[in-house]
Amino acid sequence: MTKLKLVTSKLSPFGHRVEMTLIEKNIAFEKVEVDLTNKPSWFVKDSPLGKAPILYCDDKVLFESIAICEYIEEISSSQPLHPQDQYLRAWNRGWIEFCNGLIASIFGIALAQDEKNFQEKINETYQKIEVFEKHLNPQPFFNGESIALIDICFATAFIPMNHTQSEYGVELFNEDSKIFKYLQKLIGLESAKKAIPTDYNQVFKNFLQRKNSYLFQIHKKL
Ligand SMILES: N[C@@H](CCC(=O)N[C@@H](CS)C(=O)NCC(=O)O)C(=O)O
Repeated sequence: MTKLKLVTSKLSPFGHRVEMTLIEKNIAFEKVEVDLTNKPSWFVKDSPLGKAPILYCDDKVLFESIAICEYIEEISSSQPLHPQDQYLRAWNRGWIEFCNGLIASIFGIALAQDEKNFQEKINETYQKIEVFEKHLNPQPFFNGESIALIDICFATAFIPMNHTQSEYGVELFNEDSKIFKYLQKLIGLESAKKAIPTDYNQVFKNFLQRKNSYLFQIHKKL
């Protein structure tokens, strides 16, 4: 049996999606959290893009979260996380890419340095939420009754979004929307709860403070 070691960072939605995939697949793994502001030399050597997550498989390494999740999918014999239908699988992959853009927008809100950029990033995020709302038809998951990799990706994107709304008052979701119901379903999953560190609030706050972002500055004044 291949020994798996996930190297991630506490705040990384890309790391969380790999961890959720391993948990959903019931695969044993070791987890190592690195500080991305002070990357260890072994991490710099082994991560081709210098980014987390990476996954060690015995003495070999993989990088890029979706490549890693698809590897986990292929070595596991449990319930597939990608649809078997080729068209649907490609459709899901398209939405995973969309989800990556959503993650970039939400961290854009968190990292904006001034009010103008902050508003721009909020508008950009709203636009993506609107597009997704039009296409989404959760039943209760993206493809139907079973969880898929696409749901895992959206779960880990929704965590910082939901946090930004509930803790920092940035209104992103209309509570009557399909997305909001989908979000509630996803963040309630056991695998999501396990993948998110218990000190997420503090880690998120430290991240904003270190970046001295606009969101941190306005929140400090409240
Ligand atoms: N496309 C990559 C994105 C990974 C990524 O952006 N990771 C961030 C943490 S969320 C990172 O390692 N940032 C550190 C850096 O870029 O120096 C994936 O899906 O794995």
